Parts: sequence; structure tokens; C-alpha cells
Amino acid sequence: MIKIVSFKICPFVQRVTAALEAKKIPYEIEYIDLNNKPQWFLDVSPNGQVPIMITTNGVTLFESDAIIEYIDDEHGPLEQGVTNEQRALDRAWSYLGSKNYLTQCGTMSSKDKATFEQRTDKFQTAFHKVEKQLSGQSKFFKSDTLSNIDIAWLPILHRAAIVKAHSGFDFLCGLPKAQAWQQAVLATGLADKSVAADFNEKFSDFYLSNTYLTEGKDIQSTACRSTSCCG
Ligand SMILES: N[C@@H](CCC(=O)N[C@@H](CS)C(=O)NCC(=O)O)C(=O)O
Repeated sequence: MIKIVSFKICPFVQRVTAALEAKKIPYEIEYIDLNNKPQWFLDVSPNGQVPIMITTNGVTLFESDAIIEYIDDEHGPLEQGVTNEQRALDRAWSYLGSKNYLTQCGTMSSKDKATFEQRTDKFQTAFHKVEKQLSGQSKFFKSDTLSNIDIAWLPILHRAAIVKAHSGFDFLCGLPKAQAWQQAVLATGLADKSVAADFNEKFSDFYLSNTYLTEGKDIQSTACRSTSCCG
């Protein structure tokens, strides 16, 4: 069976596990402590990062982009009949998503209002691009069929939903098409299936305690809140 080596709140891992879940490919998962990486992991992981995937042939793959392409090559794409141009566009939009994983993590980790607002502005730029690109006529990013773009953005959309539920702050505020897309992606159930049972707890411990998102007394007046302009 395929094995994924993971850190519980890593968005790069979640992109891979969401792709496996979407295709119903069985896998086992082992979690490691990134502050104390085991030697066996360092021995097989060229970049020292998760995710790594150990294939059924015992080959260790690394870098989430490469792993996603391997899953498509080995198990077939989510959608049939995609042209080469469209596939290039799909990869580019996916890259725009994964490039923002760490931007979102940094934004959520902000300790004070000024830092949070500055990082939020930068992070929301990507969502403004998405809002322009979405037709508003289909469930998912391109159509009513789930694609690799949806999978690439799923970790971001999932985290944004948790932040909104906990703090009321909505990274997608004022972006109705992006909000509808977020709901459609979450409604697939893949976000929950692609993380550990205690994901919300671990995520909250890390990002929603001692950060501006929870400690900021004036978070309500920061940018938008779901109860104000996004109501
Ligand atoms: N470019 C890598 C990034 C993966 C990554 O940043 N993983 C983080 C956890 S979310 C990690 O392993 N950090 C530990 C480290 O860099 O030492 C990929 O796409 O797989």
C-alpha cells in the first residue's frame, strides 16, 4: 500500500491526501514530529520535508507537485479529455494555490494587528484573482467536475473556513463566487477525509491561540467580518 509521511497540519500533505481520497486510492499515513525528524525520514527525504510518498514499489517520492503528477500518471486524471493547454493552465492555477499555503500560514500566525492586516492584504490578492476567474455558473473552479485546481486550493479553503468559524474573520469576505466555490469544495467531504481526526484541535492550538486572530480585541473591525460586510 502507498504510504504518506505527514505532519498533521501541513497543507502540502493535505493536497496529496485529498487527491488520494478523491480517487479513492488506499494509503496509510505516518505522522512525524518536524521538530525532531526521525533519522529514517532524513535518510529518505531529500528536502527533509513532508509530504513524502512511498509507492507500492518502495520508491520514495518527494515534493507535493511531483507527487500529484505521479498520482495522475499512475491512477489516471480526475477529468478526461483535458487538452495540453488546459492541463498547463490547471497546473498554473494549482501553483497559485500551493504558492499561497505558507502565505496563509504566516497570516494566521500574525501576533499583532498591523502584521495581520499587511499579510492579509497580500494573501487576499490571490483570492481576488480567483474571484475574477470564477464564472459563478459552476460548482467547482472550472466546471461541475472536481479538478486538480480544486484539490490544490482545498487546504487553503478548508483553513479559511475553520478560521471563520472560530473567529468570525473571513479571508474570502466580499468575494461571493469564491465563497460559493469554498462551500462546494467543502461539501465534497474531502477536506475532512484528508486530515486526521484531531486536525481542528491541532490546527487551533497552533494558529488560533496566542495569535491576533483570537487575541485581537479589534478583530471585528479588521477588514471584514462575516457578521458585517459579508453578512
Ligand atoms: N515544496 C514542498 C514544501 C513542503 C513543506 O514546506 N513542508 C513543511 C511542512 S508543511 C515541512 O516539511 N517543513 C519542515 C522543514 O522544512 O524542515 C512540497 O511542496 O512538498
